[in-house]
Amino acid sequence: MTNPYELAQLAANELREKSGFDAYDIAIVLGSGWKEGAAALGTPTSEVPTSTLSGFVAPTVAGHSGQIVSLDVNGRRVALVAGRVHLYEGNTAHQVVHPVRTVVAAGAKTIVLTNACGGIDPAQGAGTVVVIRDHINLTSTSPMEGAAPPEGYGARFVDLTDLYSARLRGVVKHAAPALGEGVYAGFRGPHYETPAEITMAKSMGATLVGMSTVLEAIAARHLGAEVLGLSLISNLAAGVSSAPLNHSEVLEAGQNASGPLGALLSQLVRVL
Ligand code: 8IG
Repeated sequence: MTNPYELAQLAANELREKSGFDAYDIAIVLGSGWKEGAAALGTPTSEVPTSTLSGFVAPTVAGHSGQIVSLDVNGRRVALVAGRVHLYEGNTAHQVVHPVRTVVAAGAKTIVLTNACGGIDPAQGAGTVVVIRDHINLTSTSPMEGAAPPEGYGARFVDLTDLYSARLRGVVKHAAPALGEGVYAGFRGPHYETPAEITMAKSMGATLVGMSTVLEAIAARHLGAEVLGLSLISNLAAGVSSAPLNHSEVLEAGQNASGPLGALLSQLVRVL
């Protein structure tokens, strides 16, 4: 079997060929709810189904179709990764980060990871967008696990001190000063947390809880990309509000927010 880095390189070459883009400047991984907003970025020049690219596994979540959508936004070559895959679908950490490794191998040096998540701070309710300042990886796994990266790649002992780029967060602060920052705790899911687990996450310093993003951020950083994380709070976390949690509210929060999310992405693509 080829190693994950060669596999990503292969998929990147296939993507270049199928999309007609030689390289990308920026890639945006679209979480629940963000895909509708991303339509505001403009008309795609191509949509490549991930089923036609090496190493990609199919998403099993309804509403997540696997595609890499290419667009030129004011001369910035953008890849939208639609149809993220998760650990909770039975994938390995390497499978989860393969789309990110692929777009970095295709040249993207800026990776925007978007997600829908639960909020721990009652002052940040459903519909709030938060910039991820840092994360706590509670998945008990890492995309760096396994054989050492081959010659030419950084060592597996990746420094995560500036994982969510302070520079990019500064650019966002300037462009969208109303957005607050948060600390994202990444759980495996797919069950939501118990109230006691949310108390734990809060005591650890987390303000957001979700089931994605953390492994992708680590893999992107390892490859030398700059990472920006954006969370759409879709629900208050378990025990923070008395309302029961359900997946339909996640979808609804995304639909309601598509206007502002689209405006934010359009603005950020121009300045990142
Ligand atoms: I949307 O409350 C969404 N994703 N772990 N907890 C976790 N993931 C989530 C939640 C939540 N809401």
